[in-house]
Amino acid sequence: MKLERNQIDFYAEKGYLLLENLFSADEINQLLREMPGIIGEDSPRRILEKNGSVRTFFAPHLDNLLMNRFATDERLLTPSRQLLQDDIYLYQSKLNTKFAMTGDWWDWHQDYTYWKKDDGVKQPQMLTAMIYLNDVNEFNGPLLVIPGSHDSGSFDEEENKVNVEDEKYEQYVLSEKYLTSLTADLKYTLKQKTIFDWATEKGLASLKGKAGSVLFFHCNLFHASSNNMSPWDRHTYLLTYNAISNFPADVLERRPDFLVNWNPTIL
Ligand code: 6CS
Ligand code: FE
Repeated sequence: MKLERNQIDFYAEKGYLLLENLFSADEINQLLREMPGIIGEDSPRRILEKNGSVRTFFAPHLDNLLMNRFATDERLLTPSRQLLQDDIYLYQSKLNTKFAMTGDWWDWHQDYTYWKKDDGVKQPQMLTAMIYLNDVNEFNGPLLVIPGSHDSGSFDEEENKVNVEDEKYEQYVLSEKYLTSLTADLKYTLKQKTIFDWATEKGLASLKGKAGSVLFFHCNLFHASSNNMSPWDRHTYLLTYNAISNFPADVLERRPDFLVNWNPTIL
């Protein structure tokens, strides 16, 4: 479905666009039924919270037909091509689970910082489409953003020193170098002063929405989410698209192919 001019203008101004009812309840229930079999697999693609619950499962589209069908659905691709103004390919997919009472927080950060510094992507011509698999309300850890924080480049790029010695992570001992891009102890986060200054000027938005909504957000948008202290899950399926002209072709040390798609196929 093509975006209208006013929707494209909203995204250009705010750095995000939330479309309600993009997917039907039946489609969302199909994804929810598929999820336990995917996240139940113990593998480096599965990132756990410190309390042992699942936080993320990367690249479910690689070996699950339904997940791949949604990742290549025109309801996501058409708006993404319009917003990125180029042909696109799927850069990364992940199921971000935020289980009731146990889902952890995501500190304030910009996604592009990771894709620039970890993967060598040259331009912030990327976006993420976040499919809401549950109703997102004020209690179960909605995404918090600073509207308009997407078009002033990258901030606070120095690397935090984070400790991954926690025994829960021992199974990732070989992948320690990328773990600090994926757990609650992120290596590139936005400083409190940066958030204070920007939020004072631009405000905050809490992006609540019904299951079946899709949030399109710019790769430089400041965003965070709190832990889920409610009795309701807040699961999401995130598809990151990159402009085909922005593929990081000349990068030598590549992160694993479940984090980054190194074989771009134009969608
Ligand atoms: O490193 C990455 O690819 C992931 N890390 C964060 C903090 N967000 C974007 C992405 O999913
Ligand atoms: Fe993020």
